[in-house]
Amino acid sequence: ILYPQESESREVKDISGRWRFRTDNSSSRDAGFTQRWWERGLEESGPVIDMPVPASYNDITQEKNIRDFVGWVWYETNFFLPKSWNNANTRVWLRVGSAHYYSMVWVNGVKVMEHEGGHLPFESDVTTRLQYVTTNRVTIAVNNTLTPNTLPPGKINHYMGRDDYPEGYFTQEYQFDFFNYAGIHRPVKLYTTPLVRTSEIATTYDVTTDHASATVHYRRRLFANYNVTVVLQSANGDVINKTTGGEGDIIVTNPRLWWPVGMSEDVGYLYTLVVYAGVFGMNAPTNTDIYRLKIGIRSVSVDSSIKINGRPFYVIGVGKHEDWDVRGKGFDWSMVVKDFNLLDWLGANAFRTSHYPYAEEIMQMCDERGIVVVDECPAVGMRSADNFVNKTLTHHLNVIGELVTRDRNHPSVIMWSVANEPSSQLPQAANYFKTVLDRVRELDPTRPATFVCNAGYDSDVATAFVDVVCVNKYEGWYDDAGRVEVIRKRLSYFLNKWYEKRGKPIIHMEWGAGVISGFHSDPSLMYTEEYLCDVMREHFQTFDSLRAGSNPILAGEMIWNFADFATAQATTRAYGNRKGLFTRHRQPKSPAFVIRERY
Ligand code: BDP
Repeated sequence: ILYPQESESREVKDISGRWRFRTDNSSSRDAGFTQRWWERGLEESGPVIDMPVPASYNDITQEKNIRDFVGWVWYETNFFLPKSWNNANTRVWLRVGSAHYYSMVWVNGVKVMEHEGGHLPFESDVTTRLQYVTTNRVTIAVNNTLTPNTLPPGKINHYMGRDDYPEGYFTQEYQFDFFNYAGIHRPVKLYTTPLVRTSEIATTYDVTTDHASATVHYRRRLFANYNVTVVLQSANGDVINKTTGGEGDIIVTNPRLWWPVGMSEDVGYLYTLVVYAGVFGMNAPTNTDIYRLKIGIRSVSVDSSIKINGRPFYVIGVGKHEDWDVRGKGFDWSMVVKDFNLLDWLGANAFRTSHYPYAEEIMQMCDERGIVVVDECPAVGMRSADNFVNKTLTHHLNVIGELVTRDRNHPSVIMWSVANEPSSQLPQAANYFKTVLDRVRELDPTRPATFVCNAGYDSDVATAFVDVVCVNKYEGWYDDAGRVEVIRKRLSYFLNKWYEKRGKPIIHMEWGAGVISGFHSDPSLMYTEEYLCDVMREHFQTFDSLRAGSNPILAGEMIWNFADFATAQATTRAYGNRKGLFTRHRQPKSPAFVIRERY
C-alpha cells in the first residue's frame, strides 16, 4: 500500500475537510445499521453536526457525551470528480490514512471496505462505484470499542443489574496511558492509477564495508505481462543507474549513504527510485504507471552495539505521542512540523513511535531529517492473560504485515518494536512473542526487532527473542519516588542485571518524572521543574558510565516524554500525563534545556 502520490500517471484528490457527523446514541449502538444510514444519507436519517477530518472527534464539541463516546460514529461527505477520470484506462482508489479503531466505508450507498486497526491506511478500488454526472457520497462508520483481542486491548464493563448505577451504564476500560482518541485521524484521499499500476515496492540494500559500493535490491508486486523499468536517481534528479524487470538489483558506486543527525555532515540523503510499469501486447493501454519512491541507502546491524553503516550509533531520543490539543490524534501539518523543529532544537537523533504507527508524512520527514525511528505496533496495555490468545495473535500478525508493508522502505526505521510493556512474565508470553518476532523478521530480515519490556529482569520470559533489550524504568518516580540519591546505584544495578541476563545491547526506552510547568522548589520536590532536572543529572551519570569503556552495554537513552499528553482521567493524572519536556502547547519546561545541553 504505497503512499498516494501525484505523477505523470496519477492524480490525487484530498477529500478531507468539514464532514457531517453523528454518534449512534441508541442503547445497542446499532441504529446506523438497522436503519441503514449509508443508504439514505446521514442528514436524511437524523441530526448531524460538523466534524473536521482529519481529527479526533472527542475534543471538537462541548459535549461530554461526544468526548467520552464509545461505539459507532458516522461520518459523511460529498465530492465531485473531474470528467477526465472517467475513462476505461483509469482506476480510482479511495484511501483512508487511518481511522480509529474499526471502520466500514460506503461509496454511494455501496460498501467498499472494512478495516480493523486504528493506525494504518486502508484503500479500495472504487472505480465502478463512482458517478460523473452528479455528486458522490462517501460514508465512514468508525467504532472505537476496545476488547481483549483488539490492539491496543481494552474491556467494556457493564453495570447490568446494579441498582446504584444508571440503567444500561457501561464504561470502556484500558490499561494504556493515553486517551483513546477516535475518529478519522488521517487524510481521506482519492487517487487515480492506470489499469496497470505499481501497488507495492520493497527495497533492501547491501553496502560494502568500505562504503565504496551499494546494491539496491527492489521487488515490485508482479503480475504477468508487465513491462517494468526502474531508474535510480540522485536527489537532484541525475540518473545513477537503471534496470528492467519486476525484481532486481541496482548497483551504486560511491553511494551517498543515508546518515542520521550527529553521525555525518551529510544527513538524510535520499535517492529516488522511479518505477515505470506498463503492459505488453496488442490491446495494451498506452499509458505507463510512474511511481517515485524515496529511498536512503544504509545498513543497520546489531552486535555489541547498534551500527548504522557499520559505525556504532548511540540513541539519544524521546518517546512521543501523536497528541495535540483540540485535534487529539488528528494529523495536522503545523503540529508535525513544529515537533520536528523541537526535536532539532533538542538535538535528538531518534524517537519511538510509542505506542502505535505514526502518520506516513511523519515517517517521510524522519527520512529527510535523519531522525532514527523505532517503529512500534499498537500492542500496548497487554496486561492480562486474556490478551495472549490466538485471536489477538492473529490480529497482531496482520498488523505487523500491514506495518512492515507500509514502512519497510523508510531508511529512518532502524528497528521494529512489536509491543510496549506487555506482561512478559506470563508463561504464555514466551511463545506469543517468539511468534510475532519471528514474523517481523521473516517479513523484514534487514532490521532488528524488539518489544519494550517493563517486566523484571528476574521474571521476564520473552526478551530471549529480541535483538536489542529495550527497558522502561522510572527510577526516582515509580521506583524510589522522591529519592534522587539512590538513582545512580539502583539504575546501574538494574541495567547490569539485564545485561547479565541477555548479553545484548540495551536501550533505556522510558525514564523520567512528572513535571507541572511552573511548579518550582529547591531542594526539589516531585512535580517541580527542578525535580526532573535532578533526576536527569543522576541518570546521565549512570548512562555515561555504561556507554563508555571497552564493553559498553548501553546503546541508547530515550526520555519519556517529548511533550505532555492527554490520558484517561485518573487520580494519578493531573490533566493528562505531565512527563513532557514540553507542555502540550509545545513550550519548554526547564528540563528541556538540560536535555538540549546533553543531546
Ligand atoms: C510507561 C508506559 C507509558 C506511560 C508511562 C508513564 O509505557 O505509556 O505513559 O509509563 O506512566 O509505563 O508515564
